[in-house]
Amino acid sequence: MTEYTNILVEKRGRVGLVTLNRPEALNALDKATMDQLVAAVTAMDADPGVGAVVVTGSGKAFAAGADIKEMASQGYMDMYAADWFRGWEDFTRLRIPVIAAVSGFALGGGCELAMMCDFIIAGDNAKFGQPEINLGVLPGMGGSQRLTRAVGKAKAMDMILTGRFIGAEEAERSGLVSRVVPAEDVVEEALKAAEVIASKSKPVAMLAKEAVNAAFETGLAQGVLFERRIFHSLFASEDQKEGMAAFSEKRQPEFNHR
Ligand code: CO8
Repeated sequence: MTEYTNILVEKRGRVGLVTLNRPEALNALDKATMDQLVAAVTAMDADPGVGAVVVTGSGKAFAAGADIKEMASQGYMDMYAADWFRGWEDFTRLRIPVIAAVSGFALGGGCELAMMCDFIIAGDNAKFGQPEINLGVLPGMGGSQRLTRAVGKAKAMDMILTGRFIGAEEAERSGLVSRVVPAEDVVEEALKAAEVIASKSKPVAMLAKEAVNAAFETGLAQGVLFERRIFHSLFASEDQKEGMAAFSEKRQPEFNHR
């Protein structure tokens, strides 16, 4: 595997685990970290031997935001010419299911990265926030859009305008995270969920992700039609034949991801 300086990359069976590893900066997301994370997960996306990915940080911080020190002295034309952080768009185009395992701070770009994943499993010590307003800016990696879709206008406005952090329980109540688990178990729980996903047919899981994401991009009628057409198309797959045969024969399916 490629040498990475800011992340740790492991493969556990059919599950990929990427750990942000800049503890000295609470995993602040500088350009190098973005490039390495996107490269690592893109490789997993293309690897037929990986069926799901977990992205995590450390116990204290999933990620405390974009790297403020790297950004602070940039001018408008630096930001624009470099199309600062455009690479995150590649992350959102990944087809493989990606789970965020969040312990500690997920702030600013850290919260936005967690929301770019397909779902979030949070440790009970997790703290989510979009405190950019305290820095004289606003969320720049999709936070004003994805947070609003996740928790609704009232709470998104509250968080983005005041910079208030919310804890794991409030995040679960608001629909930002799918599960809250004891902080020390968050990576293991996310890996277990990823193993379940990776045991399914990879192309079907990727299409299911695409269908759910379509709910955010289309109206209801088009979304339902999109889903039905994908459903129809799966009857051309070997995994549909295997899955339905296994049900009738009262055995576990053995998907070959085709
Ligand atoms: N960037 C750079 N360094 C950071 C960051 C960060 N976001 N967060 C923490 N660090 C560093 C600190 O500077 C410190 O380093 P040093 O020891 O060298 O001074 C080290 O990490 C430890 O941090 P603290 O000493 O501050 O630890 P505390 O436990 O006291 O506090 C907090 C933890 C509350 C998380 C605090 O560090 C904090 O408030 N961090 C900043 C949070 C923040 O404002 N995040 C938003 C950043 S802006 C952003 O994400 C915009 C994204 C969109 C960009 C899109 C561009 C197109």
